[in-house]
Amino acid sequence: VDRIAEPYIICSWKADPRLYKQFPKPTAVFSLGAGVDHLVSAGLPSDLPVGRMVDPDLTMRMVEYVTFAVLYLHRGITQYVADQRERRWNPAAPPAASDVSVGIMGMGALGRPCAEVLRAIGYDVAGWVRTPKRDTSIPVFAGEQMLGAFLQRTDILVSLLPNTPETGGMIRRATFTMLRRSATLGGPFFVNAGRGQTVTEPDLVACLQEGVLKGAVLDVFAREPLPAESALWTMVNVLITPHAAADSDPKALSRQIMDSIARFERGEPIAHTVDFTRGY
Ligand code: NDP
Ligand code: OXD
Repeated sequence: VDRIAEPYIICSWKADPRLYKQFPKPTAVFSLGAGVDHLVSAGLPSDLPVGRMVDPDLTMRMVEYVTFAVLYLHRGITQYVADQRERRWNPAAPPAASDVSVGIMGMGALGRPCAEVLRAIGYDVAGWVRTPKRDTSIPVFAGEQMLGAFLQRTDILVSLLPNTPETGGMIRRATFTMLRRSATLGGPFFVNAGRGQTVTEPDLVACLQEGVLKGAVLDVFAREPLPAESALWTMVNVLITPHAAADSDPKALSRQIMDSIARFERGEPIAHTVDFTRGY
């Protein structure tokens, strides 16, 4: 955490909430992360301008991660890794990308570019958001009432949802059981690179054990680091990464913050502000 030239601006990423008590009246806060749950839970005044990170470097890293995860699951790489250990030559014939539907929960700064790259590869992509969208050619479902229709067409579910009061624990057994169970992939898959708190983790574990889900690639967890006793660690159908999907180049992030501060000091509105009433 840095205090920058003017004493009224704080840049923080998961700062100790005591910091905000130490400097209780900043003019603005600029977060070094894309997710802002750490700021929402810090109890900042709701009228305080808070800018979050939306940066091409961070976005592209997330695009890389989600594309990797979808290809890893679709192309059955888990099985090849196991086969290699046993010196087993066992080619499989995965379906074409166009026969696989990918559903992205959260079509914001990160979700949209992921959807576009996946569509360029050939996947049948759709998104799910809070408020209806008209500015994209990718089919986007909105709100609780369209969630069922979105899930029923999805083979690989990708979550890039923020952690908010509405999304907490919302991805649960009922979510996984609604996913498409077509013969194409032999069962649905789940990728989580948003926030672990959006998932009811015991349901996720049970669904992976029972075959409701065929497999998962997980970057984020309810508790991080993922506790050693978590059943997820030893599941052969789960690939775990340690909240590393989109760790950005500190130089790129610093440049963004410096630009934002310069604009703010010229009296321009802060880009990518946090809406405390929505929680993201
Ligand atoms: P944005 O705020 O740009 O997008 C959030 C998306 O989630 C929006 O499309 C929004 O809908 C949707 N959403 C929010 N609440 C709901 C809800 N209740 N129901 C349906 N949809 C909802 O965020 P970003 O794309 O920049 O980042 C997303 C998250 O990714 C971050 O909050 C962070 O938690 C996580 N992240 C993880 C990283 C990692 O390394 N694993 C790195 C960076 C971020 P609408 O469009 O209608 O507003
Ligand atoms: C972020 C993250 O929100 O790294 O930026 O998770």
